[in-house]
Amino acid sequence: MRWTKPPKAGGRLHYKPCALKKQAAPGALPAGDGFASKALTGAGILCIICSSESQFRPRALRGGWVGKMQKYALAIDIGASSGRHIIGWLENGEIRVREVYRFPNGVAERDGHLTWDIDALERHVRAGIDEALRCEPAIGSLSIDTWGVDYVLMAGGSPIRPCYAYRDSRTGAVIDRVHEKIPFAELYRRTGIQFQPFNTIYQLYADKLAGRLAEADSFLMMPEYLMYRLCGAPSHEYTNATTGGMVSAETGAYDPEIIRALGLPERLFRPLQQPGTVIGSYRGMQVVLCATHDTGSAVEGIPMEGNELYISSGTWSLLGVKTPRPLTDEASRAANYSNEGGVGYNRYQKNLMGMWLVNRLRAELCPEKPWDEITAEAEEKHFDHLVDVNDEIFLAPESMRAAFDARLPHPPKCPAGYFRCAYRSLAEGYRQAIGEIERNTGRTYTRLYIVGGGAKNGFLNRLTAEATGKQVVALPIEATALGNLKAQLC
Ligand code: LFR
Repeated sequence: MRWTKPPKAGGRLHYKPCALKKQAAPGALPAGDGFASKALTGAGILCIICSSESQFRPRALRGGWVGKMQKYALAIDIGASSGRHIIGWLENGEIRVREVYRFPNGVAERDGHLTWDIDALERHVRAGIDEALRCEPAIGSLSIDTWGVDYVLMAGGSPIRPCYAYRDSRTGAVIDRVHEKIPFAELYRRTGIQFQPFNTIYQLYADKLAGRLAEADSFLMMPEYLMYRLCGAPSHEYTNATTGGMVSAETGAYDPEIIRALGLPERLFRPLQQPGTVIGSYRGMQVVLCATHDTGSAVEGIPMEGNELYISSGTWSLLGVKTPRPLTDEASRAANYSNEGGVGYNRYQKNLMGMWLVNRLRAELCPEKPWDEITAEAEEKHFDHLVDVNDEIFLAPESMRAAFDARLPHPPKCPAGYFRCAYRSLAEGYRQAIGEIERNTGRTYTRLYIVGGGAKNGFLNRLTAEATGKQVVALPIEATALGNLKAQLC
């Protein structure tokens, strides 16, 4: 098994977006000047495509030169724990990128609830735009993507506060009540969206019972809210709307039967817009809708040959395949698969807990320890018990260590044992999920593309290749930003 070290964060990366569209021939992995790439040579061989920062400092950004014919775009990609501004441009059919701004994100506790600080997010969005324009004054457009399901309730153009975060437990009390009105089997048949206690449908119902919808005249998903703050135009983008659990798998619009059954105000549910729509402008730049659900953009950003398995590996591990249509059958429901909106396809995928597990363990057990030491020690350990990474106990535990202890026959003796258990359990979760996908789609897949922060973890990549028996193509690229840019540049 071979392994090539990924680049340091902030490295310039590029890829050929058009390869995706044209379905490049097998073996034609995207490559270019100075671009290190390794061909796939057999099952389990890991493939890393990367370039270092120095290799890819494009002329335009090095000397301040701006190509007159070149169109620059800005992707603002915000995750649950950090956000980034990435300038992209096309060169010889390839998207080139440069990260210009990065900022932390996280939930804020307020009156016993987990909330997002939307003002801090907006400040960072604006500060990053200032920085991007300083680096490259000729940016022609921008777009924002974030995690799914969360939204800002609006009244007369202003936000109704607080803006709850999806890990807040307020929906716990309403889930059964929603299912009394419309049983989950029926919801699934209509939307194809996997059960998650935080889906927008449960959050909105909690808002209804709390009386918060009475004054609301609309709700904007997080990226829509931030773009609204920039350009003043409210939007309702399709891929992100699907994460909420109220969009019909058949029509691609909000399902009026669901809205009526729950007694939610119909005025809140507007027609949905597709990625690529220009909604307004900000400081001379067009404000464009990308696939505003980060996972939707990540899948768009994978330079995939043919139709293979993917994992968008960040706080969550989203494992799936593209299908032409949603699969809302009984087997898909039983295995808790989601059918989320893609750009011209359906994303048949499952949420697994992801790097959240190890991030929380590290914060608790060894906050100062570098990740390479953590993974090296985990690799050496001999703690071989596993946990079910889909167990809800891991969703928002007060102590991640205690959550592991509660699910293991005996606790590991040292921190490395916890990390080993988490990584091996994730790989086992991937194996099981792939089995479900292959059974439910009636297809066998050869490759597993992994993108996102988690793709840089050599230990986990190896465990995944071993557990799944698939060729793991680990791409340490900012796939989400690339997908976001693709909607603007291609
Ligand atoms: C990943 C993600 C997942 C979604 C979760 C919560 O960032 O968007 O796709 O299920 O966050 O929104």
